[in-house]
Amino acid sequence: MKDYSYEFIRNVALIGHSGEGKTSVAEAMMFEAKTTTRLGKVDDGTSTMDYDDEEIRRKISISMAFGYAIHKNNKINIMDVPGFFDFEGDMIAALSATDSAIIVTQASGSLTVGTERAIDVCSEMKVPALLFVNGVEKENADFFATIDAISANYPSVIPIEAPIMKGGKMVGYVDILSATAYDLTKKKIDMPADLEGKVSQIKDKLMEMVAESDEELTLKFFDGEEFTPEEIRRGFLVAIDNGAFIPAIAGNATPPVGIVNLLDRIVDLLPNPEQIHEYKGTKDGAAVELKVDPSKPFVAQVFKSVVDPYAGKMNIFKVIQGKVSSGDTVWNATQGKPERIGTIYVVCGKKQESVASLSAGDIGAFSKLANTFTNDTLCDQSAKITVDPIKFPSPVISLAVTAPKDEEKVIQQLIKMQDEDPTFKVEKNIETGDVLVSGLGEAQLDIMCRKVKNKIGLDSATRAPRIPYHETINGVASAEGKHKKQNGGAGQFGDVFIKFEPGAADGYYEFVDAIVGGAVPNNFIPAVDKGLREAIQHGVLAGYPVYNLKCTLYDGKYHPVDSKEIAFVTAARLSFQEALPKANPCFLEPIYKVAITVPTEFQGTILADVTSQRRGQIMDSLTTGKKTTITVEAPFAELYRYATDLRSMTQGKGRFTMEFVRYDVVPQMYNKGIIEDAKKRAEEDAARKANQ
Ligand SMILES: Nc1nc2c(ncn2[C@@H]2O[C@H](COP(=O)(O)OP(=O)(O)OP(=O)(O)O)[C@@H](O)[C@H]2O)c(=O)[nH]1
Ligand SMILES: [Mg+2]
Repeated sequence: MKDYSYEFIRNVALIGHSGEGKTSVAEAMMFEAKTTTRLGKVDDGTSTMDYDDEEIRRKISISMAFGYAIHKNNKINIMDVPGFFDFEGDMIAALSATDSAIIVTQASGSLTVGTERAIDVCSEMKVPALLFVNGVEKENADFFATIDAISANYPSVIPIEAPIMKGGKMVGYVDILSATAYDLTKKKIDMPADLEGKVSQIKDKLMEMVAESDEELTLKFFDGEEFTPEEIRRGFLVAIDNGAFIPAIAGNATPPVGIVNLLDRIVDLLPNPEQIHEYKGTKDGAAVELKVDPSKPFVAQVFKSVVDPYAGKMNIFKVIQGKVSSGDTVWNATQGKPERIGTIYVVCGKKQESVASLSAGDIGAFSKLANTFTNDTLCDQSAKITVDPIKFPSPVISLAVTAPKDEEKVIQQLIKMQDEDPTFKVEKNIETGDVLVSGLGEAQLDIMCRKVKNKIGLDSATRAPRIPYHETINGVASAEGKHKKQNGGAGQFGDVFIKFEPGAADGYYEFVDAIVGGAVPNNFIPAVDKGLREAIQHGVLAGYPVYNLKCTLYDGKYHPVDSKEIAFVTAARLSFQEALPKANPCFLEPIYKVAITVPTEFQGTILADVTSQRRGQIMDSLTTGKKTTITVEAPFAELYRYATDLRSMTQGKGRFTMEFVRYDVVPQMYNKGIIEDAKKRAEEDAARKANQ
């Protein structure tokens, strides 16, 4: 394949609600443009884009896939993005790299949550979009009802075409601006009478929008002059670029109808990579702005990494400046290391085609780069530019991962998979020993485990994470701890009196030496401190670490021969174990601050759930437009599955962020459950260890 110049490149990301036909539209585009010789189908597992085992099994996309269509001498790079909410990281990656989005929605007469989200994210990230109303040949499909449902919330969505339907088949379309009807071969036909009124109404809207795009056109509009096709294109581009206009067209993916028209519109209407996209970065510590520019030194950003079973790791990149050729040595500015580029690929599903070079604006893949990861900048040695990293959503759900066999190997594989999905994280919780997998939803975490199975044949599963409880005391108690072993041979003797009370200077542990008159000799005092430091690792309630404990050693006894360090270490522990149960011990639990944003109609449901089901305290509530953000503080124990629960309470419309704020006392009524749980877990651990 030749090296395309940016004027002849269009980068499009297919985004939208799950199951509305993004992959099918991508397949249809590639089939119509003859990239593929057979129309790939999601339903029978022949899709070029949904090629992963898990995608075939579930019949949904779970990872962004790449393809292209050569149309009218233009190369359209296609990114097929999964619609399922758990994979939103891919949508963010795609929208960061692309120059426009095709939002695919079904012609079902409604505005789906995923369409709403897609439009909102395009607007936030300033990505121009075109709406493709898919499946117009499906039973009960209704193009105009769909447009009405969407434009009621998003007036920027305006059709530029209307499908002409006959007996459930799309036989042509009306180009609204020229008020001309065409058949599917683009031959002019008579305008269907039933569309006339609608077409003229929408045409007026479109003209007004073109008029508003710049002053010269506004004047022309008021003078009653017609716009030239070039002016209309200019006006459209301005409006599309600033998000004021999302043109809508209709078609059908299976069988492909109106897809050539979609390809035409992409080439004619959507911006090329040079026209709009600006990147922010740093050079020598100073902020810089970059635009797609072939004349400048090479700069590319890796926005996705995939592991191909045959080709190994592939870094998908977009060239922002200059050009890259195979054999080049480039600089990874993020890692501060050089990389030698072997073969450069253009990706189409699971296939790769090698190319000699790629230029600014284009998208391709490098394989087998040892030190390059998602979000890295690769550049010419002289450029030393780092493009600002893509801001991926932070994980909102954490579950523990377990494996019946070879757990370490499973974890290593999961760690490797982090680079493929930057919203997925693996880390060990030191306090509980759990290996936690975090992400955007339970399905994502389960799919990761499933992928491990597909890759290395080992089973794994997720379960509720252990809560890293702490223990502390509310009361004061003193106790003697005496360790005496004096029957035959060298003896051991240590005897201490320690007072335990809440309130350590550092919030964790404080040791006070209040010995007078050498009751415990100076050289054994550190042993008492050591014994206590060891003891507080395991509290007396359920073995959780003890916090906020002040320990005052105020008396003791020693033996001139048998007193040894170890004896005082043990004596200190005995004193701790004796005193703490009498000092009103209690559990502390992690409290998180959660900011929940929902459409305001869900506010009542959310508040009721947080206060009655999650022991939450409402801190703040703020309504902006149609959305309300509620800030609450609640224990982690009630929150770790909130991502799933919030989604089901709000039909997927709610989102939230959470951050740790402090530890707080657990109400006594929950103690029994925590203690029983700890016992059960200890037994499970022992059984698992025996199994490994
Ligand atoms: N009848 C009909 N079915 C379609 C059409 N487009 C897609 N479908 C079907 O809709 C289902 C979902 O299609 P996909 O292409 O996988 O949808 P998607 O948007 O990629 O879904 P995710 O990847 O899960 O977000 C499949 O069963 C397709 O065959 C269409 O134009 N007409
Ligand atoms: Mg798909």
